[in-house]
Amino acid sequence: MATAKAHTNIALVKYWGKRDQDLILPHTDSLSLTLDEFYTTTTVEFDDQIDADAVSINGEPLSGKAYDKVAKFMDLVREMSGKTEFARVTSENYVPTAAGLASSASAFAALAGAASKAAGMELSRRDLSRLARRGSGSATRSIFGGLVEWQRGVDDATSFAEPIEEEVDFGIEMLAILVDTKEKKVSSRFGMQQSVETSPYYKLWPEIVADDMVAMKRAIEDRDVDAMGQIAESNALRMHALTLSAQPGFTYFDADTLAAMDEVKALRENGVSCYFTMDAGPNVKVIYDKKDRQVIYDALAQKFGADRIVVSKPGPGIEIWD
Ligand code: 2P0
Repeated sequence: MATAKAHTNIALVKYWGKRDQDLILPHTDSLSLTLDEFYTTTTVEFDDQIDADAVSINGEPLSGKAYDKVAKFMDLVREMSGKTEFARVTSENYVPTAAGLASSASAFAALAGAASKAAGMELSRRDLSRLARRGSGSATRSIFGGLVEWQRGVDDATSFAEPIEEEVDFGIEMLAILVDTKEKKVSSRFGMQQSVETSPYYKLWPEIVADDMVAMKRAIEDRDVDAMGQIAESNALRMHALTLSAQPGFTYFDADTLAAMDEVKALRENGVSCYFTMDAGPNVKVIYDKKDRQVIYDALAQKFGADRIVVSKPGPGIEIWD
């Protein structure tokens, strides 16, 4: 039996599209910030008395497609470790599930950590990152804390994440505006594949990401939070243009998403440096330097309600224990 705690991450340069569906090999690199406020704790216990994996999240048994993903992941862990028993998987998610706050990132990172240890494997963090990748792409990055880069690699052995700065020693912070915490309509898995296969703009995406990765790493080196925000915002908008330009086109934005984007722009017009990013859901995350936290928080809390705003600092990497 083993337990792991992993934090979610939000990409500043997004992963959007796979070139290998089964191994989850992405078309591009990506770069993220791990957050301290959102995390998953998962316990895995192998049990020779059960005849299928038993999975629960926040006390509710998991079923359907979500269960199948976990069971498939556990099959991979059994194959790697030689373990034959099924397992009880108990997970507590401190992330609004499937609302674009990347619950699958912390979920599969924690599962990779707990399942591999419970199965008797002592994996390096690089190999844990590769294993987490097989559950969900964004989970690859959640093994590490702080600012993290996922190198797309060319195969299973070379596609893993590495920390850029695990202990972030400058002021970058992120605040989430929870405009909607309901389950999203288009899964990211389906949405990104639809974009790869049908958006005429997809062929530009690898070039955009390559440029943004270089610029983002330079901005990190320079501790330039304003530049980091600018690059992240433009990268997010270009990612979302891939959904709008798919056939049929779709969007993860709703009216509140647009209202939140406007509010961030209004703050900027008033001289406050802050930028937005959105993932596969309607929620908006705001990137800023902590010195500006209060003024940004006050404006957004007034508009959307303090109960919908979650401020998060950079978070740590995975912890695993018996
Ligand atoms: C990211 N997202 O880089 C991007 C940006 C959402 C938008 O990774 O199919 O749950 O399991 O690999 O990782 C969300 O997609 O998709 C995601 P799969 P995942 O964070």
